[in-house]
Amino acid sequence: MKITSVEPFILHAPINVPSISDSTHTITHWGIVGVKIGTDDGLFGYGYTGTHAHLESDRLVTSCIAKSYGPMLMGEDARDGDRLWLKLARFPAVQWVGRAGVTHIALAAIDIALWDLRGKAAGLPLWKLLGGATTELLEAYNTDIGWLSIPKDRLVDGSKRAIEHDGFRRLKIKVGHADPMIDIDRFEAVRKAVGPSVTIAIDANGKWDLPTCQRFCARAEPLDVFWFEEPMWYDDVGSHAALARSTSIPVALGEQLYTADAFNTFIGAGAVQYVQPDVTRVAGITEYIQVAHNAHSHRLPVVAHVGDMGQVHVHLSYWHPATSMLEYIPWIKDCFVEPIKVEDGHYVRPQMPGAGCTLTDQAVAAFGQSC
Ligand code: 0YR
Ligand code: MG
Repeated sequence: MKITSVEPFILHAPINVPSISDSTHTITHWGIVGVKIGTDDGLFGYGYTGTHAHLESDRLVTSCIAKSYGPMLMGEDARDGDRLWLKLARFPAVQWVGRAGVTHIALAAIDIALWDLRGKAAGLPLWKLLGGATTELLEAYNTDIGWLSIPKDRLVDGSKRAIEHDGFRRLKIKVGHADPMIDIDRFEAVRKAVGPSVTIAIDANGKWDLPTCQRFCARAEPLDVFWFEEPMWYDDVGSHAALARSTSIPVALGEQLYTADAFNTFIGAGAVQYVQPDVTRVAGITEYIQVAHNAHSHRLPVVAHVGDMGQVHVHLSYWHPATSMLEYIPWIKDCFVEPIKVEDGHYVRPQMPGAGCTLTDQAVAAFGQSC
């Protein structure tokens, strides 16, 4: 499986409402930024990272893929996944400009493409290649009903519809207003509408500080909050450890952490209870495995961050024994040959060989950008 081509791509896939917001980001498109790697046996592997579709930033990633990492991959054996991961991640000149950030998510896309190739060569979906499904039915939780940009009445209607019509049993709603009592009010309205048996998590996307979080939690504790995600600045270990000690609401985080080392620091400090790696932000499946196994060895649940990158995560989540649920956001699935699918609140287990990232020709034609 000698690597013969490394071609980057950028797709900007529109969402079908004008925009969606959390406390920190507003987006109109999702960026699907990645690489198609060809081998001499005629197979192609696809891997991608998720962005918020800012073309010049996306081009930093594809430049790293094509110009820094691409030449190091040509002629290599795609089956040597761990060796190639180390070759790229530890290449001194690239490591110098980034052990995280642009270079790391570029490596994520490449690593996923190499796993995709190995799955296709073996004729196995990724979850099977990794060791088989450890869960019968992977639960999906719906984030799409809960954007901060959705007014309270529509938030309540959408939540009810997700439960009563679409079969979800778990929801997540965004929080992060300057006045946290507005978020308490929105949460209470949803809780009243869906009843006590539905789990409702919240996500502040890094917005608040420790006193705001503590004030919020004192009011939120009786409302049965399933977890409090990214309450504060992403890298602030001490504040998350302090919050975790001071509230009974479990702290969840990880979507903004780039490395297994960063996860180790949070886990070691008791600063996280639900561990949420994103395979497209840590450097691919190879590093995700380390993070998930380490969390599992600390008896912590792993619930991958999806954003809109569920294609690979559904495989990882069916496989990993610490995972029993996965976020659901539906906007870009139809860009892929085997789109993620939720039925009656559960993810359908993918069947096609590989890591689930093969793009359709139509998506490339409709949404492709020049790299
Ligand atoms: C939009 N999921 C998240 C989106 C989402 C973000 O900014 O990327 O809200 O990925 O926090 O848990
Ligand atoms: Mg989040």
